[in-house]
Amino acid sequence: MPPRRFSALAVPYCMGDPQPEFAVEDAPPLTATPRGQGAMQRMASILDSVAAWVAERVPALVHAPDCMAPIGVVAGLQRAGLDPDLIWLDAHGDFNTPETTPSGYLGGMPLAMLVGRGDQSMIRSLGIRPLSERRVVLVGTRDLDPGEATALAASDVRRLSLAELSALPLPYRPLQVHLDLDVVDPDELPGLLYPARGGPSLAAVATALRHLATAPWIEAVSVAHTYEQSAPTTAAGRRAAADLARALAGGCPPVGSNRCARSAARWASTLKTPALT
Ligand SMILES: [Mn+2]
Repeated sequence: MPPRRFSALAVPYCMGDPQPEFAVEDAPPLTATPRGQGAMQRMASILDSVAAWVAERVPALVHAPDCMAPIGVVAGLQRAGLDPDLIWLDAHGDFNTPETTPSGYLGGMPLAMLVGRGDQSMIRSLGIRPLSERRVVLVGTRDLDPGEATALAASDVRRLSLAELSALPLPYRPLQVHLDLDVVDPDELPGLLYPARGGPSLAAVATALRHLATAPWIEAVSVAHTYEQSAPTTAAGRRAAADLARALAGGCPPVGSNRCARSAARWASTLKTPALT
């Protein structure tokens, strides 16, 4: 069986507004007409288009300027009858709710929304069944708001360092991966919108992603290009994104050819869920 090839898409919208300068090589842009009043409704209409695209094209690779796209990816996978575990690499938790956020920034809430916390209007409008926290792993997170940190600590979401992820045997289970580029240390990736010091190097992230790419069953990958799109540093961000996406999506082996079934039990204990047989 040949490796599965990922279908790629770029989503040139940021928080509901068109961002025409957002372009990714080899990823055709989504064409959608944002509908509705307010950022939340416009975003939901764009993510509905992302979901429709993903549902037809698994395995899918979706590039976007922010961390809302994985909501559309989850909706698309569920519409395709798939229910993967979610691995989310991000310097931030994206686990705020309207109660915990200091800024009101929606882009800091998508993971909370996906597990059924906070405002669920977008989740409901996309027809998403919220994910079980026990099937979510957050990797490389180091910059949390106080209320967000408290909520995350009390949740069933598992947190891993990048090194722990790199050492983890990967399961024979469907996976969805979300990569926010700001997981990389800002010294290595200039122009990040929300830089968080003390992160791993680009090379370390690439190594972890190459390990992740050996997972036998990745259904979808989303990449958040959270750097200043118009700054001169954009070239560095684009290059890093392309390299990392390649590391992640380039080597996905065909389903059924794996040798990892026995790692499923250990993976399940990482996720605190019963092992699938
Ligand atoms: Mn993020």
